[in-house]
Amino acid sequence: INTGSPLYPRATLTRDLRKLDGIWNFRLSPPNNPLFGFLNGWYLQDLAETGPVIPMPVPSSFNDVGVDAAVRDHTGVVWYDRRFYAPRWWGDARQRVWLRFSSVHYQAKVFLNGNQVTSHEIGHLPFEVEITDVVLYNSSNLLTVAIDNTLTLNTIPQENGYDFFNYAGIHRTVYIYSTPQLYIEDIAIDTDIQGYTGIVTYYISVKGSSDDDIICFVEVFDRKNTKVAASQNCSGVIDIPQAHLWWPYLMHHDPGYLYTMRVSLVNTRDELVDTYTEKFGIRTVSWTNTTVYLNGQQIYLRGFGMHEDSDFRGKGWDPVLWVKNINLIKWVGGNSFRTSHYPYAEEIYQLADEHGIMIIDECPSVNAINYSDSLLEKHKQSLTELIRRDKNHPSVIMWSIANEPVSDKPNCDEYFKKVVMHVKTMDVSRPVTYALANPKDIAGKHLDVISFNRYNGWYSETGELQHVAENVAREALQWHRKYNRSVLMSEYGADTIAGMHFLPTFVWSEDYQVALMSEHFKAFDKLRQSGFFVGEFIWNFADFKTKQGIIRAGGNKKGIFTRSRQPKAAAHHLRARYHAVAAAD
Ligand code: GCB
Repeated sequence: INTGSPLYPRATLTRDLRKLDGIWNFRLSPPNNPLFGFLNGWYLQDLAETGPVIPMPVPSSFNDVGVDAAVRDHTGVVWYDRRFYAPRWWGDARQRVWLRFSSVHYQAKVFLNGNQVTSHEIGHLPFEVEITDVVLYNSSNLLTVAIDNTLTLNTIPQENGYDFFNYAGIHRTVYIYSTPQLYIEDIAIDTDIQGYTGIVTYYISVKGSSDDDIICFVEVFDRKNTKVAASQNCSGVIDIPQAHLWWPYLMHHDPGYLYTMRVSLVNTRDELVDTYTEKFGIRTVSWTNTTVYLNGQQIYLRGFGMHEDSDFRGKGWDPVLWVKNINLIKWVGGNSFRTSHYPYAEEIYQLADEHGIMIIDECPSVNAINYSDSLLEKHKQSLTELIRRDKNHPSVIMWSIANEPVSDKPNCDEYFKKVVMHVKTMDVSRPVTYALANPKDIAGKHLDVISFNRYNGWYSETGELQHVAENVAREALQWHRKYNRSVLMSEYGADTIAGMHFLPTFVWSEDYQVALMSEHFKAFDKLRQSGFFVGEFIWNFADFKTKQGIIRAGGNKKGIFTRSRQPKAAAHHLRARYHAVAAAD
């Protein structure tokens, strides 16, 4: 099994990096014949020699760049290929060579020069493979990827009809990179605070062989690049006196303060063998049955449910879109979002680190229904890869292990107990939640924080607002009483066609969305006095695409921004609230 890729790929003094983004060749496997390309050796030759290919941008979903519904709606196998040259000096310098996919949805088989080099299941998470013995320096290399986006009852997520488009393809950047023979495989950083001192506990995993003894040099630099601490062990504890803490946006005048850890492997002749730098923030997360604290201070989450979603690209990583998203989150006065309903691109967490935006980091389990052992293994696997990838981000303050599981089934109790235990074996520094919607939930007792999704005034009592505030407040209190945990509302909202207005308010209008929000705000204000309510997350930040259907008008329209990120009246309304709440806290 390919178990993911822990370190973000970076060029350093000892590592080189090339992106393989651009326009690849693309071909659908004949419908209903997923094996066709494999049996006919499509990976042994250029795809263009096997039949007609179309140009396909990477990174992007393949679904929306063309005009052919057969491509947009394709479920099954698709093929991508391209050629690349590896820099000859990598071979001359006896560097190891790695191929890294930052996300391919859903299942990928990867071939290099006709050989299968790796496979990976579960989208949204990076994986890599060493290709030192397969890569060619005397000719170009043929890279072929077969992707299957078929979801079943045994995939994460399961097939049963979630509410976003099943975008697929090579969704994030593809890299080749080099490392020395002996290399830094992973760095884990955990932080604590004692008085004014930041306590940084770290562990460096070194792989590969060397005839020499190796020392790990660890240096910590502040934001001005001044060295503030150093150590000579591959694991240990470093004190940072007078530490600048990592604070959320609008909670401090200087949010998102990051330090840089530079790790260098040095041999007995004092030669630099490998080096890598990782940013981190000094902060703590702690929680009780009523409260979540950051650096010992109570926090209230002003958040959003989101999606990786935009015109043409679908779920393709897009720095323009995400810098815009972060700017809009800050403009509204939010301090957090949930990566509903799957892990987002690594660069998004880096942006959140820098801007002090807190993240509830969700694995791709949506609407889980039959709790088999094999599903459990995959669910745990998705969390293994997620936590390995995201463990060092100060922005990540909570793990979400699922969205809306069918959590009244007798066997889900044991299932989620095991999933939570699995997370705790990897990380005890952050609370665990899932977003529940099942009123008869039985597994919430295993969580540290209860998140609930509810569409008062939309799916229930449609068009009626008089009971919304009361229902929200009552349900939050019920969950707190049932499980004795802090509670947040992880989804509420109303579909809204931008530009549609009705007075008196009427469903689908901007006026109704605003009025429905106001009723929720009444409940949230009351709940904020109650001592156990820790946050509100509107659904959704922006309109997004779903599958075709009669309850979705060109997609889900619950965004406070349109899909092109222009504000509806709701965005201004939420902005007034979030800034006022931030000022009050
Ligand atoms: C939910 C789901 C979310 C949907 C939303 C809706 O409960 O968690 O994925 O998009 O409702 O708008 O129906």
